Amino acid sequence: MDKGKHFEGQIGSHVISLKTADSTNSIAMELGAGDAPHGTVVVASRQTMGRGRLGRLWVSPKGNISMSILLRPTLRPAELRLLTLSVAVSCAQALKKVTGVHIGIKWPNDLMVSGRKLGGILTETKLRGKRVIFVVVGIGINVNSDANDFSPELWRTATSLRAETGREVPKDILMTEMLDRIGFWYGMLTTGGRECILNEWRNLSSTLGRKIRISTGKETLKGFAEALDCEGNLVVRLCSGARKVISAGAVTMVR
Ligand code: BT5
Repeated sequence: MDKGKHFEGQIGSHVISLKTADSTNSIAMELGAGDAPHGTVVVASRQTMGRGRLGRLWVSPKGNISMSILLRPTLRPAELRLLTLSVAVSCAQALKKVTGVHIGIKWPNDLMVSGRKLGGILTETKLRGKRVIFVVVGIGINVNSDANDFSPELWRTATSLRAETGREVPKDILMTEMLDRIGFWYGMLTTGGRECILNEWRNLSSTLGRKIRISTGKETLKGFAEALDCEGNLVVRLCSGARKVISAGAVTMVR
């Protein structure tokens, strides 16, 4: 791979558009194992086996965005968290620009509107030793779906751009804007602009400054979301007064 080709404009210059996919992330991971170029995008109108983190299901009916981007970054594994944060920032900015809807980011990378989930990001990585061979960033956004596309339990915690705006939202314009923003922030990440990404994430965060409950898998903690550190970890002030740095977990807001 010619590392010199890793400039921002390349993301989205090669797009594979499918009617149905099991998971666009699975397809992009396969393409990554071959010689597909950096910036290849896989988009599907719907997914039959869309996935979230930790093997969770991602419901992906027609009308929504299911998209995965193959990247071959010259980043260290520890820097990939910032890549995911930068994609969350990109999506929040793009969706706001096209629809006017204010999107908050719930740590680490859920896209939220008024406490309901609008979208999510799943980053998967192929490493060789400590070297990043390629990364697939999968993005799912509820665009034109509505309550009929979800179970009542899921719709209670989810929303779509159509539900928020009361009108059909043009997916193509949205995707073009998202890819443009992702290219911009990717360029920033790879040219030393980490602090800018962290600051923009902090501006868009719906988690910082809130009382939260966080499940790390090992334990559930309650506290105050105090800060995002320079590696993208969440710094939580526990009820005991102690500070805890959390690198992975699921956050819920506490009133
Ligand atoms: C995520 O996981 O939020 C990451 C979702 C990434 C989906 C994209 S679509 C393109 C690409 N191809 C894939 O196969 N995946 C990526 P997580 O934080 O684990 O959230 C999953 C949880 O969100 C589920 O357990 C549900 O509770 C909820 N959920 C599922 N589908 C949803 C939807 N469409 N809208 C809102 N919430 C949903």
